[in-house]
Amino acid sequence: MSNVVSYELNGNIGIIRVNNPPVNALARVVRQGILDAVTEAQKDASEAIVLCCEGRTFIAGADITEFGKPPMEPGLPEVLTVIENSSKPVIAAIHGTALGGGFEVALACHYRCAVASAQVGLPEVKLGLLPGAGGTQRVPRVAGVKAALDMITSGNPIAAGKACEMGLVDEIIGDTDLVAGAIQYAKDLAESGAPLKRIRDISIDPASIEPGFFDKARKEQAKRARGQIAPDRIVTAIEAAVTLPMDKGLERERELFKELVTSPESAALRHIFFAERQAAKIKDLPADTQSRAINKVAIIGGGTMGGGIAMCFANVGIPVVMVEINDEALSRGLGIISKNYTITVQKGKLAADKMQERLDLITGTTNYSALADVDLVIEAVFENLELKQEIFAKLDKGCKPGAILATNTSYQDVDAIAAATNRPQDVVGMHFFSPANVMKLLEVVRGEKTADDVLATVMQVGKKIGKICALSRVCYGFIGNRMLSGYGREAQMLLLDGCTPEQVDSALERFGMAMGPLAMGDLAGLDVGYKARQARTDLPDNPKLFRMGTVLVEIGRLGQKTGAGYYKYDPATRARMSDPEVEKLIQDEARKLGIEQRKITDEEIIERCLYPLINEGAKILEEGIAQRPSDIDVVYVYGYAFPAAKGGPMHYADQVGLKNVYNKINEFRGRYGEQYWKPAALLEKLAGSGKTFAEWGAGS
Ligand code: 3H9
Repeated sequence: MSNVVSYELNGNIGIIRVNNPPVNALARVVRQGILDAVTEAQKDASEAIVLCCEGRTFIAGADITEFGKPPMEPGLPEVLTVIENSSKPVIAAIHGTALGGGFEVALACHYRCAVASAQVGLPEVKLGLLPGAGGTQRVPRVAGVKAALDMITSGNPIAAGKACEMGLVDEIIGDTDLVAGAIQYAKDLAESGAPLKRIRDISIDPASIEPGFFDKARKEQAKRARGQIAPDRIVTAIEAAVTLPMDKGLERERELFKELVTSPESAALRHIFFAERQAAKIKDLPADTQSRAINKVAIIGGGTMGGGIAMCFANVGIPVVMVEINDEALSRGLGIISKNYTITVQKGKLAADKMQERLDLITGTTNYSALADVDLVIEAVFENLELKQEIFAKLDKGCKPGAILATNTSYQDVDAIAAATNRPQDVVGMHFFSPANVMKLLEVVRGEKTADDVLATVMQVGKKIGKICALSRVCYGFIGNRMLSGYGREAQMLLLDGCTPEQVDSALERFGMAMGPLAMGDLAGLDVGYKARQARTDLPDNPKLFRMGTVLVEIGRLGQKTGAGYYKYDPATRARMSDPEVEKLIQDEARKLGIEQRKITDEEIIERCLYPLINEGAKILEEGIAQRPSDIDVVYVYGYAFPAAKGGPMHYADQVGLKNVYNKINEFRGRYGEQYWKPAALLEKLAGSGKTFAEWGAGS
């Protein structure tokens, strides 16, 4: 038997224990170990077999690192057949999370018991896959087709209690000693001569499914899937559970799984899964770095951003004090928070008593002396360096030694802010994305002098409040906003060259962006970019640059807030509508600038908007602003709604081929000038050597 799976006989019960930290993933040795253990148990005096796991969780799925490599025997389906055909009942004992292949193992067992805190689920869709070891065939047989469809297409786990109601778990064992409880349960089953309950023996009556059910489901998934194929294949696999006998259904599921596991979509989503976990790790931080305790937080500024950040902390039970300049601003800030929570309660996503608990954790003050006992301060006032420096000087005086002083700035120089204090080692950037209580990304900005334990603490706190953290060094706009500049620039240039706003946005939305850049500009307010540009002295003097954004602001079309920007908006529904007036304005501007408008393909729109992101990303890597290419992908997927199924801009570039990207950038350089289209040295080097960003990242 392998050392990750053990088997012992405890009285008349055989116990198989899986011990493959951290999450008991089904690596080859685990599969082989379970197979051997079940086989051995057939020959001994056991009357029932308990399958349980050591550590923090039941099996959390297939070993994702094995996908994309040649298959290794035994495959999971083979192991499950051995479990299902056992002559003695096999009982899965679940704690933590039984996910994906892990839950499929449990479903192949004859009985399932779980502690109340456990969760079960089939999250494969989040990796661009479908459950490939019977999940799509067994869940509908037990829980019904509709419930199976919801569970497998959402990928969301469900609590053990709910799973029990759905028939997916047979018995809830208190939260104390799962294994002892499972052994007792197994003994009871053996004594009572309980049958070998095999889910495969249940059949679904096709007449119970309303005609057209699967076609409708497929259409609904297509609407939500933004071009992803996995949800569609899941519907097909579940349909097979209804129309085909079990073995044929399993075969169909297997074929579909094989198609998905080799798809670029799944490769991209798997890349993001690991990138997200990697991003939280700071390369040069000693492993034994101690973090500081964060028991109370202060937020400076009660605007939309400050309020959202305060909610992040209150949501995890950390008291927050909000600081504003006067009572009026303070009560406005606290009022917005209260309104946001009330909406969440009205939507049924939060219990009213929980809302009150959270609101009770947020207090307000107009006095900096209230900050003497806080462990972390996050400044979230508007983007003005002098103002921020003034605030940090006050924080330096008022906060206790060791308090972490963070700025939520999106652009300003964190080192210049730190220089306003006598403790630059305690100063760090914590760049949240709006709305801060919803958006997953937290860009952690490392100043020149930021201490290691400050970084370790901020990464830990970020995880605690449910954020995905990525580290950036200081530069204008850090990773995300710095890269965005070229994306927005080209979206506007394309208008002058002949596109309509709808054409630019739709092409990028078809690519998978949640919202095109021009519609996004309208949502954020076109005056935001306008003001930021006015404040910059380093922008090239080119009348074409951000021309349409400027023209629209100057005639009062600021975006959604004025009912019109690149589009006009239905006052009732806020639906965007193309506006012939804007199209005329664009043509007039192009004429004034001597630009001959032409027909532009979707392909050119994608390349012109995305390749500047990639090129700037390469510069960010060569300057050491980002730690790794995959961190940039994390920033874009979680902060800028870049489609996860494309893996982020750097992964996407690797897929397109860096040589192709490089050649195209050179072509644009010839057409539109050196100023905007100079390939990054790193891109040039990698394109020349035939390497990918991923390979460079792994070696650097
Ligand atoms: C599947 O099962 C397909 C089958 O249907 C068909 C097969 C034929 N594999 O997230 P954490 C690593 S598809 C390999 O920070 P947490 C992770 O990278 C799979 N590695 O912990 C990290 O490594 P590191 C379906 C994995 O407590 C470490 O474990 N299952 C896997 O916050 C800790 O992870 C899923 O999609 C894996 N499956 O959350 C579940 N899972 O320390 C994926 C984790 O080096 N996993 N690692 O950075 C999860 O959702 C979370 O890890 C879990 C724990 C909720 C379990």
